[in-house]
Amino acid sequence: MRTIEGGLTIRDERFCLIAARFNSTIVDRLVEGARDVLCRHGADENQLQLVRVPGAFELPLAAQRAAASRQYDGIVALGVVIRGATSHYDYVCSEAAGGLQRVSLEQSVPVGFGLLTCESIEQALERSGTKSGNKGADAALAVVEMINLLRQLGS
Ligand code: INI
Repeated sequence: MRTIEGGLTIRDERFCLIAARFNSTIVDRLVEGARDVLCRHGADENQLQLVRVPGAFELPLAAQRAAASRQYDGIVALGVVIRGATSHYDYVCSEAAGGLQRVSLEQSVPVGFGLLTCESIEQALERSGTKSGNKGADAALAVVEMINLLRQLGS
């Protein structure tokens, strides 16, 4: 059986990192994880664009504009949503996740889902560079893999 899968090599691809300002102390750790892993896989800092949005709810619209501009080969969406006392959390999470997936499918551009959806700050810290790794880095690597996979699958 022949298997097609994307590698993790970066040549001259351009990346747009879109990061929420809400919970910025933790989001910044995701941004740094994404930046670090992209550069260690061959990206030049000049190939990386950072875009800031107010919160996770705004990630899809910025991703949509970035994708439609055709300036980027891949987009990494980064944010942190932490459950509060009301149902606000559920709306922000589901709209952000659904919106980002829709952008990816409608624009045919890889969009990495680096959005932490956590019950507590502790959970978010664990997933942004401590004991559970860095989900920003994971999302960035998934984008690299998908760019290389789509190239093989053709248009
Ligand atoms: N945005 C986040 O990125 N994380 C959160 O935890 C969060 N909470 O909990 O409210 C949050 N809310 C803001 C939201 O994303 C929008 O920016 C805001 O509603 C304005 O549209």
